[in-house]
Amino acid sequence: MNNDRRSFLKFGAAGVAVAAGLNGLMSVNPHLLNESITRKLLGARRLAPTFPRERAKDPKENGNVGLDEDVTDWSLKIDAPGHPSRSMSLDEVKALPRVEMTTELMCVEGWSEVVSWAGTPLRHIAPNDAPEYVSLTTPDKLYYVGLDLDSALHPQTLLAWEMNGAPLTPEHGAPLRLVIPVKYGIKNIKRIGAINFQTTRPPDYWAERGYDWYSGL
Ligand SMILES: Nc1nc2c(c(=O)[nH]1)N[C@H]1C(S)=C(S)[C@@H](COP(=O)(O)O)O[C@H]1N2
Ligand SMILES: [Mo]
Repeated sequence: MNNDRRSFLKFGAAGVAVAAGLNGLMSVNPHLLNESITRKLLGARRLAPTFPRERAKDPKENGNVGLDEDVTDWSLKIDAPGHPSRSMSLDEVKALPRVEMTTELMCVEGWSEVVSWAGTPLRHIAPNDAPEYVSLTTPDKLYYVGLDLDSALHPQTLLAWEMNGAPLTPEHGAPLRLVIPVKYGIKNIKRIGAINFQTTRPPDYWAERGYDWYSGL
């Protein structure tokens, strides 16, 4: 899909003028479409495009940082200031409202795939008084992602346990991964072990290696 088509799908007719202006920037370097531009011009709450379920394909297994440890004893640890630490089993997470969506997973390496997911919006586990940032880490803490709260609470930001109609495989992040179609693939952390709502901007694996911390689309 070329940039014009993608811009049209993302922003609709009303956004084409803005998007056309940004296309020049994006064709130079997508990371120039950074946090301040995305948030101020476009707003953090717009929806990512969705696709018919039949368009979905299995994405490339890409990146295995943090996926080595055994997860037979897996539980999701959740921390937020002013709240006791808690932990949820996979069954408890799956008991939250289920959302299915078919969206595009876009890797900074230049490939993308339409994928169908099932999970629950991350906002269902967020406290009402959540601070500015969210940190997500693998159980072994080797891969970690930082999000601004608006993006974390976006309705299409899912804690997902199914991909294309089947439970996640280990390579795609079993038992639970993040799907966040308003961000590049790097933010879609596989095998979440802990989620921390926090006041300070969390470290981020790929931001530490030169990519934009915000990595919005
Ligand atoms: N734990 C973990 N999550 C990760 C990565 C990784 O190396 N480790 N790579 C990221 C990148 S760069 C991409 S593009 C997507 C790819 O997801 P997929 O393997 O399900 O296609 O996972 C993201 N999540
Ligand atoms: Mo990626």
